Amino acid sequence: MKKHLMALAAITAVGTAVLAYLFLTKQITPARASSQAHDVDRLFSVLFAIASFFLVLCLGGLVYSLIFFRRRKGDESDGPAMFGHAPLEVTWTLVPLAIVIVLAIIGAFVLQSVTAAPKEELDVRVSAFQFGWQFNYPNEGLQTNELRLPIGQPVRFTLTSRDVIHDFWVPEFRIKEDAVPGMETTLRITPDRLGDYWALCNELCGIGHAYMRAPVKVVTQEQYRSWIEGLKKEKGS
Ligand SMILES: [Cu+2]
Repeated sequence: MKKHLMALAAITAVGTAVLAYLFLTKQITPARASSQAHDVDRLFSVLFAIASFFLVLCLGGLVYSLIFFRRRKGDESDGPAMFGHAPLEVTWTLVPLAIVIVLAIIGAFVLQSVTAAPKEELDVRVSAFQFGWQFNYPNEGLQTNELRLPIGQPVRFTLTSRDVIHDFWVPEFRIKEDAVPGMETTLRITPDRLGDYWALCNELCGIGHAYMRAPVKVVTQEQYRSWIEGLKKEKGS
Protein backbone atom coordinates (compact mmCIF):
# COMPACT_ATOMS: atom_id res chain seq x y z
CA MET A 1 0.00 0.00 0.00
CA LYS A 2 2.82 2.34 0.95
CA LYS A 3 4.46 1.72 -2.42
CA HIS A 4 1.25 2.71 -4.26
CA LEU A 5 0.80 5.88 -2.18
CA MET A 6 4.40 6.90 -2.86
CA ALA A 7 3.90 6.29 -6.58
CA LEU A 8 0.73 8.39 -6.60
CA ALA A 9 2.46 11.17 -4.67
CA ALA A 10 5.28 11.19 -7.22
CA ILE A 11 2.85 11.26 -10.16
CA THR A 12 0.95 14.13 -8.54
CA ALA A 13 4.10 16.14 -7.81
CA VAL A 14 5.51 15.72 -11.32
CA GLY A 15 2.14 16.32 -13.04
CA THR A 16 1.45 19.47 -11.03
CA ALA A 17 4.96 20.78 -11.72
CA VAL A 18 4.57 20.17 -15.47
CA LEU A 19 1.20 21.95 -15.59
CA ALA A 20 2.51 24.85 -13.49
CA TYR A 21 5.57 25.14 -15.72
CA LEU A 22 3.42 25.19 -18.87
CA PHE A 23 1.12 27.77 -17.34
CA LEU A 24 3.88 30.08 -16.21
CA THR A 25 5.96 29.88 -19.39
CA LYS A 26 3.24 29.82 -22.07
CA GLN A 27 0.84 32.67 -21.59
CA ILE A 28 -2.59 31.18 -22.26
CA THR A 29 -4.49 34.35 -21.37
CA PRO A 30 -4.50 37.47 -23.62
CA ALA A 31 -1.88 40.17 -23.03
CA ARG A 32 -2.24 42.14 -19.79
CA ALA A 33 -3.08 45.71 -20.69
CA SER A 34 -4.40 47.23 -17.46
CA SER A 35 -3.13 47.49 -13.92
CA GLN A 36 -6.22 45.49 -12.88
CA ALA A 37 -5.19 42.65 -15.22
CA HIS A 38 -2.10 41.91 -13.15
CA ASP A 39 -4.14 41.37 -9.97
CA VAL A 40 -6.66 39.22 -11.79
CA ASP A 41 -3.98 37.06 -13.41
CA ARG A 42 -2.16 36.58 -10.13
CA LEU A 43 -5.38 35.27 -8.60
CA PHE A 44 -5.91 33.12 -11.68
CA SER A 45 -2.42 31.61 -11.26
CA VAL A 46 -3.24 30.59 -7.69
CA LEU A 47 -6.54 29.04 -8.81
CA PHE A 48 -4.82 27.28 -11.68
CA ALA A 49 -2.10 25.85 -9.42
CA ILE A 50 -4.62 24.47 -6.93
CA ALA A 51 -6.84 23.09 -9.70
CA SER A 52 -3.81 21.47 -11.38
CA PHE A 53 -2.85 19.70 -8.19
CA PHE A 54 -6.33 18.22 -7.68
CA LEU A 55 -6.77 17.40 -11.36
CA VAL A 56 -3.54 15.38 -11.41
CA LEU A 57 -4.28 13.82 -8.01
CA CYS A 58 -7.78 12.63 -9.04
CA LEU A 59 -7.07 11.63 -12.63
CA GLY A 60 -3.69 10.18 -11.67
CA GLY A 61 -5.31 8.11 -8.91
CA LEU A 62 -8.03 6.95 -11.28
CA VAL A 63 -5.71 5.86 -14.07
CA TYR A 64 -3.23 4.34 -11.61
CA SER A 65 -6.01 2.25 -10.02
CA LEU A 66 -7.32 1.16 -13.41
CA ILE A 67 -3.88 -0.20 -14.24
CA PHE A 68 -2.61 -1.61 -10.94
CA PHE A 69 -5.84 -2.69 -9.22
CA ARG A 70 -7.65 -4.09 -12.25
CA ARG A 71 -9.35 -7.46 -12.04
CA ARG A 72 -6.86 -10.16 -12.97
CA LYS A 73 -7.82 -13.08 -15.13
CA GLY A 74 -9.64 -15.73 -13.15
CA ASP A 75 -10.19 -13.48 -10.12
CA GLU A 76 -13.90 -13.72 -9.28
CA SER A 77 -13.62 -12.49 -5.69
CA ASP A 78 -15.28 -9.32 -4.34
CA GLY A 79 -13.25 -6.35 -3.20
CA PRO A 80 -12.77 -5.79 0.54
CA ALA A 81 -15.80 -4.30 2.31
CA MET A 82 -15.06 -0.87 3.79
CA PHE A 83 -17.16 1.09 6.28
CA GLY A 84 -16.11 4.70 6.68
CA HIS A 85 -12.71 6.11 7.48
CA ALA A 86 -12.98 8.97 9.97
CA PRO A 87 -9.49 10.53 9.53
CA LEU A 88 -9.88 10.47 5.74
CA GLU A 89 -13.36 12.04 5.91
CA VAL A 90 -12.19 14.77 8.27
CA THR A 91 -9.26 15.50 5.94
CA TRP A 92 -11.34 15.77 2.78
CA THR A 93 -13.73 18.09 4.56
CA LEU A 94 -11.21 20.36 6.30
CA VAL A 95 -8.69 20.71 3.46
CA PRO A 96 -11.20 21.97 0.85
CA LEU A 97 -12.80 24.18 3.50
CA ALA A 98 -9.44 25.79 4.28
CA ILE A 99 -8.70 26.24 0.56
CA VAL A 100 -12.06 27.89 -0.10
CA ILE A 101 -11.65 30.24 2.86
CA VAL A 102 -8.16 31.28 1.74
CA LEU A 103 -9.38 31.82 -1.83
CA ALA A 104 -12.31 33.91 -0.59
CA ILE A 105 -9.91 36.13 1.37
CA ILE A 106 -7.52 36.57 -1.57
CA GLY A 107 -10.53 37.19 -3.83
CA ALA A 108 -11.85 39.89 -1.51
CA PHE A 109 -8.49 41.72 -1.60
CA VAL A 110 -8.32 41.50 -5.39
CA LEU A 111 -11.89 42.71 -5.74
CA GLN A 112 -11.13 45.64 -3.49
CA SER A 113 -8.01 46.54 -5.44
CA VAL A 114 -9.62 46.35 -8.91
CA THR A 115 -12.66 48.40 -7.90
CA ALA A 116 -10.82 51.07 -5.85
CA ALA A 117 -11.45 54.62 -7.03
CA PRO A 118 -8.20 56.47 -7.79
CA LYS A 119 -7.90 60.24 -7.96
CA GLU A 120 -8.28 62.18 -11.23
CA GLU A 121 -10.22 59.74 -13.29
CA LEU A 122 -11.02 60.21 -16.95
CA ASP A 123 -14.77 59.96 -17.41
CA VAL A 124 -16.05 57.92 -20.33
CA ARG A 125 -19.72 57.12 -20.80
CA VAL A 126 -20.46 53.94 -22.68
CA SER A 127 -23.77 53.35 -24.33
CA ALA A 128 -24.49 49.82 -25.54
CA PHE A 129 -27.12 48.95 -28.12
CA GLN A 130 -28.04 46.09 -30.44
CA PHE A 131 -25.41 45.73 -31.86
CA GLY A 132 -22.69 48.23 -31.14
CA TRP A 133 -21.09 50.67 -28.75
CA GLN A 134 -21.05 54.41 -28.48
CA PHE A 135 -18.53 56.29 -26.36
CA ASN A 136 -19.02 59.70 -24.89
CA TYR A 137 -16.24 61.88 -23.48
CA PRO A 138 -18.35 64.30 -21.42
CA ASN A 139 -15.43 66.59 -20.50
CA GLU A 140 -14.65 67.09 -24.18
CA GLY A 141 -18.23 67.07 -25.48
CA LEU A 142 -17.37 64.32 -27.96
CA GLN A 143 -19.06 61.17 -29.12
CA THR A 144 -17.19 58.39 -30.87
CA ASN A 145 -17.56 54.83 -32.09
CA GLU A 146 -14.05 53.88 -31.08
CA LEU A 147 -12.41 54.09 -27.72
CA ARG A 148 -9.06 55.77 -27.27
CA LEU A 149 -7.43 55.91 -23.89
CA PRO A 150 -4.19 57.50 -22.71
CA ILE A 151 -1.78 55.07 -21.11
CA GLY A 152 -1.45 55.23 -17.32
CA GLN A 153 -4.62 57.31 -16.90
CA PRO A 154 -7.28 55.78 -14.61
CA VAL A 155 -10.62 55.67 -16.42
CA ARG A 156 -14.09 55.49 -14.97
CA PHE A 157 -16.56 53.99 -17.42
CA THR A 158 -20.20 54.68 -16.74
CA LEU A 159 -22.17 52.06 -18.63
CA THR A 160 -25.74 51.96 -19.75
CA SER A 161 -27.79 50.24 -22.43
CA ARG A 162 -30.47 51.48 -24.84
CA ASP A 163 -32.25 48.16 -25.22
CA VAL A 164 -31.26 44.85 -23.59
CA ILE A 165 -28.51 43.78 -21.19
CA HIS A 166 -25.02 43.87 -22.71
CA ASP A 167 -21.63 43.43 -21.11
CA PHE A 168 -18.62 45.64 -21.77
CA TRP A 169 -15.44 43.59 -21.97
CA VAL A 170 -11.94 44.19 -23.27
CA PRO A 171 -10.25 40.83 -22.61
CA GLU A 172 -6.81 42.46 -22.25
CA PHE A 173 -8.20 44.63 -19.43
CA ARG A 174 -9.63 41.46 -17.83
CA ILE A 175 -12.49 42.88 -15.79
CA LYS A 176 -15.91 43.54 -17.27
CA GLU A 177 -19.26 44.95 -16.33
CA ASP A 178 -22.87 44.62 -17.47
CA ALA A 179 -24.56 47.47 -19.32
CA VAL A 180 -28.18 47.44 -18.15
CA PRO A 181 -31.08 49.45 -19.58
CA GLY A 182 -32.50 52.00 -17.14
CA MET A 183 -29.50 52.07 -14.82
CA GLU A 184 -25.85 53.03 -14.69
CA THR A 185 -23.00 50.73 -13.78
CA THR A 186 -19.36 51.58 -13.20
CA LEU A 187 -16.15 49.95 -14.37
CA ARG A 188 -12.67 51.18 -13.46
CA ILE A 189 -9.65 50.50 -15.67
CA THR A 190 -6.13 51.89 -15.77
CA PRO A 191 -4.63 50.94 -19.16
CA ASP A 192 -0.90 50.28 -18.84
CA ARG A 193 0.11 48.83 -22.21
CA LEU A 194 0.06 50.59 -25.59
CA GLY A 195 -1.74 48.73 -28.35
CA ASP A 196 -4.90 47.96 -30.30
CA TYR A 197 -7.62 45.88 -28.72
CA TRP A 198 -11.32 45.15 -29.11
CA ALA A 199 -14.19 45.87 -26.80
CA LEU A 200 -16.57 42.92 -26.97
CA CYS A 201 -20.07 42.24 -25.73
CA ASN A 202 -19.99 39.43 -23.22
CA GLU A 203 -23.72 38.93 -22.71
CA LEU A 204 -25.67 37.11 -25.39
CA CYS A 205 -27.93 39.95 -26.58
CA GLY A 206 -29.39 38.89 -29.90
CA ILE A 207 -28.57 37.81 -33.42
CA GLY A 208 -25.70 40.27 -33.89
CA HIS A 209 -24.06 39.62 -30.52
CA ALA A 210 -20.94 38.07 -32.05
CA TYR A 211 -20.35 41.18 -34.19
CA MET A 212 -20.89 43.65 -31.39
CA ARG A 213 -17.45 45.08 -30.95
CA ALA A 214 -15.59 48.36 -31.05
CA PRO A 215 -11.92 49.20 -31.57
CA VAL A 216 -9.93 50.19 -28.49
CA LYS A 217 -6.59 51.97 -28.75
CA VAL A 218 -4.31 52.66 -25.82
CA VAL A 219 -2.08 55.58 -26.86
CA THR A 220 0.34 58.05 -25.31
CA GLN A 221 -0.95 61.20 -23.59
CA GLU A 222 0.19 63.33 -26.59
CA GLN A 223 -1.49 61.06 -29.15
CA TYR A 224 -4.64 61.14 -27.08
CA ARG A 225 -4.65 64.96 -26.88
CA SER A 226 -4.08 65.37 -30.61
CA TRP A 227 -6.84 62.84 -31.36
CA ILE A 228 -9.23 64.81 -29.15
CA GLU A 229 -8.20 68.13 -30.76
CA GLY A 230 -8.63 66.60 -34.23
CA LEU A 231 -12.15 65.40 -33.40
CA LYS A 232 -13.07 68.80 -32.01
CA LYS A 233 -11.86 70.52 -35.16
CA GLU A 234 -13.81 68.06 -37.29
CA LYS A 235 -16.90 68.71 -35.23
CA GLY A 236 -16.46 72.50 -35.46
CA SER A 237 -16.01 72.60 -39.24
CU1 LIG B 1 -24.56 42.94 -26.60
